[in-house]
This record gives sequence, C-alpha cells and structure tokens, in this order.
Amino acid sequence: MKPTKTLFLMTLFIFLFSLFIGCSSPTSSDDPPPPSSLSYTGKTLPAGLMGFPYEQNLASATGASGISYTIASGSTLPAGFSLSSGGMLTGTPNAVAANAKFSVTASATGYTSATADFSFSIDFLAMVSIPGGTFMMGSPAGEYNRYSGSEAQHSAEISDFEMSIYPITQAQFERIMGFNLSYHQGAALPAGLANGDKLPVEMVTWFDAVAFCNALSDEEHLTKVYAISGESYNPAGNIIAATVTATFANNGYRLPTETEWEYACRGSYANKATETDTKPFGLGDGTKMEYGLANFDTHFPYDVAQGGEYNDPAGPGYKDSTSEVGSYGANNYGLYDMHGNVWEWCWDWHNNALPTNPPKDYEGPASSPSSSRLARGGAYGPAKNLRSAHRQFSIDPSYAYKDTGFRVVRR
Ligand SMILES: [Ca+2]
Repeated sequence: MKPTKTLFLMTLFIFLFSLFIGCSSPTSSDDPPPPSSLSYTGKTLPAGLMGFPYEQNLASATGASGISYTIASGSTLPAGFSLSSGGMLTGTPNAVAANAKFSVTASATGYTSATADFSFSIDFLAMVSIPGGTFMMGSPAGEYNRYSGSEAQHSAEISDFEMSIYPITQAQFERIMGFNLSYHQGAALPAGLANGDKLPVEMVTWFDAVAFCNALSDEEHLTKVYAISGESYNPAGNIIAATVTATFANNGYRLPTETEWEYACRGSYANKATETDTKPFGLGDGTKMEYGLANFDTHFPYDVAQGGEYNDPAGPGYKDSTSEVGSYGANNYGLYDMHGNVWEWCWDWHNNALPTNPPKDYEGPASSPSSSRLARGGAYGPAKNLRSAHRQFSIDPSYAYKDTGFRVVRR
C-alpha cells in the first residue's frame, strides 16, 4: 500500500471515529441549558376607577422558575403606577379616561425573555347600564311610615339609562370643579380615614350638582344636557342661583329624574311592572333596613315584621357621618349607597302630588309650589327615610347640607 493511500485511510478513520465520539459523548453539567423561551401573553386589564387603588397581578409568564418582570424598553406605565419585579401592577388612577397601553418583559436566567402587551383604561366614573321598563312607583297603602300624601302608587315607564354606581366622591368633585366644600374632611373626617377622597361629596347645592354634570360632559366631549346662565355664588363658593334648562335628548351627564332614581333604587325584581305590593327597600329581602345593609342611624332601624321603624338604643355601628362609597353591598343593578349615606339630588321640582299616568321618561312638574327640588334615599339618619318611595326631603336648590350629595346618569 502506498503511504499516501494509508495516510488517507487513517485520516478518514480518525474523522469518522471523531464523529462517532461527538455523537455519543454525554452532556456535561457545565453546559448552558437549552435556549428555551418563556411564554407570556398580554391582555386587556379591568378598568381602574379614578382615585381608587388599583392592583393587578401580571405574573403569568411560564417556562422557568424565578421569572422577574420589568417594563419593556420603550414602554411607560401611566403616571401614578408601578410594577414590582414579582409582576404586581399597583397605582391610584389620577387621570380622566386615560386609556393606557404598555409592555412588560418577563425574564429568567438562561432563558430567552418574552414581552407581552397590556392595556387598561382609567374610568373617571364607574357606570352601570339600567335596562328600561315599567314599574310601580310610590308605596302601597300598607307600607309602614309612608307619607300617603306624596307616595301615591302608580305605573311609570322609563328608557334604558346608565347610572354611576356610587355617589360622586369628594375626589371626583374636586377634580372636575376645582373645589370641595364637604363638611366631612379635615377635623370632621370619620375616624380612621386619612382623607375624604372616597367619601361622597356633600355641601353641594342643586346648582353645583348640575354644574358638575355639565363640566364632566365637557371633559368627556359629550353634549351638555343643561344650559346654565346667570350664576350667582355664596361666599363659600356654592352656586346659589342660576337659570337652568335641560335637553334630555343630549348625551351628556345629568341628574336622575325622581322616576329614574326610584326605579334604580328598587332594583330589578320579576314583577315590577305589575306588583303593587312592593317592598320598602331595594336591598336584602326588601323588608328590613338593619345594621350592615347601609350607612344609616342604626338606633332607628326598620323591619316590616316589627311594624316598620323601631327604636334600638343599642343599635351598633352608628357613624353620624358619611362613609366611603361602596362600603356596603350593592343592589341587584350593581348600585351602591342608594339607601343611606347621603341624600341624592334629583332633577325634579318637588310637588307632593304625583301624576297618576305620567308620560314615558317623565321629567317632573314644570315648577314647585315650594320652589324646591327633590333629594332621595335618606342619609345617615333614620331608616324610614331610606325607603325607596320616600320623597319628603324637598330642598331649596340653593341650600347645601352636610348629608346631601348626588350621583349622575346619562342616556
Ligand atoms: Ca344615598
């Protein structure tokens, strides 16, 4: 055999052998792990509510242990928010309708990181849709503690509308109007609260309430419902007089009519169009207003089984103040604090006499014998005033009280 041929064959053998060795050699423990990628999926997060703490866990990446989370380069969180390395997104929304998009990168040592896109919106107001319908407004003749002269039961029909699930808070009012004259702040804050942000705004006149509605409509580029002119103010800054007309067809925010307010307060029940034996309350079983159901004076609860309002000197938990909105349970429309906490201004002029056959979406009488407007639902006082049908609190629209606020609706 020629040496060159032998050398060639030996070289070929060594080459094939080295391939064999390379294929069969075991992996050393010093080798890096395979270049696996993490898996991470973005999503649309639930909306936050301005002025209310927000917390969402974004730690959903998989593929390794010890994953940490950071805001992706080139992405920013909305002001007032932060993200922990464990993936917890926290913040207090502080901007109106700030629809935020951002990206989060999930990383783990030895793994290819993954980035996911998130979005959420910051709602200034949480609203709920109330499906329209026909219901029995007013109280049946046998309802305890009723005022027979102002609660004549009759059928009323309304269109769909949306209603804020809470009374307007001090933080919301101040954000839109630039002032907050509420009594329950500073030295008069309820015990244990650092601020009154989540307390319902009060010390607002009816004129202040409609002005808020218009300012909020402007903020959200809606068509204002009210035309307001000739405002005059008291030294504190409340509007105490103005000419106000309403165009209910406009899509902006407004006060509920009495009819809308009572329909919403009674909640959804099966026979509301025909049931004349309605319950006094739109919470629980409808027959009681007792400790734990709402913010009211628990020394004067109410129970149909006890003949309506009764005296309970030891009744627990009486606050003698407003409470943070949403502190008690919602009715079955998802509305909080309809009963109690603060009285709520409605649009309507006050007239004890209710129409027996009102038109659909009745806007109330054209004027009031007492030149007063209605507030509904009771405040932190006796339970009998919290009845759904109660309409004795007629107020001069220039007055402001520490237990009277409002919520808003729109169509
Ligand atoms: Ca209320």
